[in-house]
Amino acid sequence: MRKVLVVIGYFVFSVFSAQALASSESNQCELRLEANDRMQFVQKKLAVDIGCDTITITLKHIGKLPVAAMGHNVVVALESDMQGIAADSFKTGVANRYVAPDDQRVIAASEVIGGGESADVSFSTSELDPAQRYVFFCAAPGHWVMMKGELIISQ
Ligand SMILES: [Cu+2]
Repeated sequence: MRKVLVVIGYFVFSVFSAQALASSESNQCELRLEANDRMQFVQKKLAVDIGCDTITITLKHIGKLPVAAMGHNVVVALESDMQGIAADSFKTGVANRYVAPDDQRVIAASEVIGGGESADVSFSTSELDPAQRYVFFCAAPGHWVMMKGELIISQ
């Protein structure tokens, strides 16, 4: 009898932990962003839940062109810092993700990917101030003009 209870207990625990996992995947701590061969992000807005400790953006390049022709990344920054970071991207190069490694204006920057690839980038919500306006953009030189969107903080 005791063994049966242990088995039932283990089963109940497994079901509950599976549910906990499922719910953590459906909230807004993990965001998906798609980029294409026409120099566009499919999503123009991303909503982040300030209740999350960490936000992870998964960038998926749904096009076919390689990095050299149509490489994209995603950078998170204050809206007011975007143009300055983008202007510096001509100097920093693809190996640096088009941002200077010590650039304090950059909250997060993913690696640069080509068609069919994906990259994750994470940052702490403690870096975000709900009173400010944030953006995500591609830092490949010139791309930010077409590839930018609003990072909305929801509470
Ligand atoms: Cu791009």
